[in-house]
Amino acid sequence: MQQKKALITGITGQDGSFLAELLIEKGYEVHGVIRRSSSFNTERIEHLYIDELIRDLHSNRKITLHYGDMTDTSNLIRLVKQIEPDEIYNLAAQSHVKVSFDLPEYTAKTDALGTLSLLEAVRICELEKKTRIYQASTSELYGKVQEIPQKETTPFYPRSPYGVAKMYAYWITKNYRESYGMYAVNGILFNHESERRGETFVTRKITLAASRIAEGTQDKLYLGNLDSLRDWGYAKDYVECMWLMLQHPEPEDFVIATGKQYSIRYFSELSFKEVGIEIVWEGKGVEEIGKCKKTGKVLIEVDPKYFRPAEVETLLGDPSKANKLLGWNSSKTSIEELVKIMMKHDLQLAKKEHTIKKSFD
Ligand code: NDP
Ligand code: GDR
Repeated sequence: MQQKKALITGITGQDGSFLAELLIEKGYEVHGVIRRSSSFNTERIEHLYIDELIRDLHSNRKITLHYGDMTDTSNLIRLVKQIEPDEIYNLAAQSHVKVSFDLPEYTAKTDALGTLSLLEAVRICELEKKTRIYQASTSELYGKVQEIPQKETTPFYPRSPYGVAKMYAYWITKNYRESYGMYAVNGILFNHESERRGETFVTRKITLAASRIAEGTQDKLYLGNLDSLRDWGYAKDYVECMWLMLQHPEPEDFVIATGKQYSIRYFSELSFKEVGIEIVWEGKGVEEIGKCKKTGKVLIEVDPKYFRPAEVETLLGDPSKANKLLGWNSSKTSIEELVKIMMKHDLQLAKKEHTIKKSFD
């Protein structure tokens, strides 16, 4: 059988890096779009790229990186024409909800119009019948939730420029499927985290802080809304589902979630527990603090600068369609296991940082 070709936008991100690993394992020829940046932005895929460069010596290279940007349509057309991918995974996005309030227009250009450009690129290159497209849709579409738990049929009510941009991307993907018979699908993924999660998303911010506090290199952790409830899964499990969706005989949209939700407060407690610190809470609202039960030291404070102009208070997904039709296991990694994976990684990182810092003291 001919080797399949995949094009991943957002390959340097959390999901892109795990997906690239998975597709290489499955024998794909993987192409990724990277942005030009003034410093290296390929840290998450360096291991793959270096491995592949070594393999290249034996002319068996499986990963190729191309410069590109979701706001540069002619570049996307050129890439699609050159690669003629069997599968496209559109993961590139300005993906930070809070940042989208500061960069609403850029977020729309990248997340909404960028998706349109990619779909158009496939159409212009007349690859509608060959190329299958995965669109990284999100639980943020549900925003102010209209139904609990949220499933494929739950109405949308986005609460941020990010959510609104992703809503356009969702519908344009569906529209191209219905209008041109393209195999283009939405994965409505709920929050998924990992040791590769960006450091400004709440879970990673917490696991890094708990590790640095344990190591003595950070004093306190400042957080925003401690009450939000999220359905958190492990990113490595979720990228498998992206692939499964594109192997399904019919193009369909799927909710991917664990079906369990926890608060930011609980995620913090679990993370600190990994370093032997029991957190006790005192106060309410912006006055709330998290103390170390043993020493009484204040370790967590609320800083209103992390509040959002409009908040998504609660998200809980119903993954039963994916479980049934894709044979996906939504309970592969529990929240406790996820925290352990992230804390193990971040403790090592904190120790390394400390050693480097000490050598300069
Ligand atoms: P990340 O923020 O980790 O990665 C985003 C990727 O998009 C990076 O590779 C980034 O490149 C790239 N990117 C950003 N802007 C552009 C642009 N203008 N042109 C080209 N590339 C760009 O996100 P995740 O891996 O966590 O998420 C992947 C996708 O899934 C995103 O679309 C996100 O919105 C969506 N999603 C994520 C969920 C989650 O919980 N993680 C849940 C639901 C949906 P660079 O490295 O150069 O910044
Ligand atoms: P989210 O993830 O907005 O759900 O979007 P994030 O981790 O940023 O926030 C989750 C919840 O935690 C609250 N929160 C804080 N958030 C951040 N970032 N920093 C803080 O200090 C903090 N304190 C409390 C937030 O208010 C929020 O309620 C993620 C992204 O990956 C999106 O791209 C994706 O679409 C959705 O998940 C599903």
